[in-house]
Amino acid sequence: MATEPRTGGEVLERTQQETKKPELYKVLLLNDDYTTMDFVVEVLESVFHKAPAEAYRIMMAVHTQGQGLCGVYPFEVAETKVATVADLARGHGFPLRATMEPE
Ligand code: TYC
Repeated sequence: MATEPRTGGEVLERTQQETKKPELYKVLLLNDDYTTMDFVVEVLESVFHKAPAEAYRIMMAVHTQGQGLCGVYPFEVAETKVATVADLARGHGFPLRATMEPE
């Protein structure tokens, strides 16, 4: 016996993107008076994968301007980096903090 023809509704046309673009967030490092410059450079190298000269440049930008961009990431990656900075800083007795904001 022949298959019943479909009577409508089953076939949804995909007129939009199938996968959503991730929302991106800027991770910003904040200046403070107590964290050492060397520690900030280490964080930029280890957490944000910056080369030494770039890490130093960002650290000095934060030091002189109050905050600086470390990178742009999907929400959960940005959240993890902010938390990792806080954990590393706390572990070394420094008040260093990072924040995130929509791109
Ligand atoms: N201002 C700090 C000092 O003079 C250095 C510093 C730079 C701290 C960047 C935090 O995100 C920062 N030791």
